[in-house]
Amino acid sequence: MQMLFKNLNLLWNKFKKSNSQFWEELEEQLISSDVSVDTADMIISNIREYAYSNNINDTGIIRDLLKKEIIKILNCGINEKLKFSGNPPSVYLIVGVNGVGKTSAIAKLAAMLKKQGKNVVMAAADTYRSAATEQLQHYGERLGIEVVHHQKLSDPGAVVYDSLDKALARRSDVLIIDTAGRMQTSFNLMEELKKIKRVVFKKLDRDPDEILIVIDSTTGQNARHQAEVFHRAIGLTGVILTKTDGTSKGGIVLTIKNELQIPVKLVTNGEKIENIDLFDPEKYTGAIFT
Ligand SMILES: Nc1nc2c(ncn2[C@@H]2O[C@H](COP(=O)(O)OP(=O)(O)O)[C@@H](O)[C@H]2O)c(=O)[nH]1
Ligand SMILES: [Mg+2]
Repeated sequence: MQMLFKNLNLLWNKFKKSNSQFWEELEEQLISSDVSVDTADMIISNIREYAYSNNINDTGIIRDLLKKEIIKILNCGINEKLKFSGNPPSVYLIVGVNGVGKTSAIAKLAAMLKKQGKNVVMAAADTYRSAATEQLQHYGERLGIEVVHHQKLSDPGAVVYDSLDKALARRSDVLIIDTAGRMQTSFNLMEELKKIKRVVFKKLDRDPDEILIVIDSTTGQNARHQAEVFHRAIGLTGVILTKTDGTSKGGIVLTIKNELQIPVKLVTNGEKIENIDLFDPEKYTGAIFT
């Protein structure tokens, strides 16, 4: 996330004392880094009120207030760690629109978990495009990880059912489910995802341990809308933020956490299989202020 709030430093150099111009430019900076208008407004008014009532106009101190405000947003509520069930397999349902990096993020996550000694199974429940299944199978062969798949256009619920059987039989630690990104309508897609959830519930007597939406960090402000639509339909537990090696800006992390209370849990930063990391709020905040 090299581009993250990249002009903030210029702002601190330009203004040693705050004035209305400073606040305006700070807000513009946040918005142009993909923080939503609402979240940027909230951040600025919180800091501005605090600064005003404490007679603070030194922008160096305001910078620390901004940092605290960002940390407050990232730390409140749900924790960022991936959830593992005490009753394996842990089931991770991966959702998101086409092209955001779902299938490759699944392979990266599976490789990361395998490296930690976990037994992983992947389910090719994006049966809408045959290339999607093939892509996951390729990864599976390369990584030595089993992929459960059916034919093109077969019922994704049935793929998930079989993959749960397989994961239970093999006493796998984690089952990761790939899903379709586009259907004739968003309604159909959401119904399909709800059905997958029901299949998991019937089999394990609980919801998937994680329902992660994959967000392309170069998408811009529309990413919030994507998260909201999926969240309303199926309830998300976290975000996988992809393509942060590109021209991403990173502000979307704050927007989604602040407005939907959904934490970013994983970040991918390249096309290699090892280009995945757990989201680190400290590192993120640090990157903003370097
Ligand atoms: N540079 C870069 N490219 C990525 C990253 N993640 C995914 N991609 C690329 O994005 C494209 C779409 O990825 P794919 O996993 O097929 O997306 P899906 O349609 O959501 O399953 C592929 O060309 C990937 O190589 C990333 O972190 N960095
Ligand atoms: Mg895919």
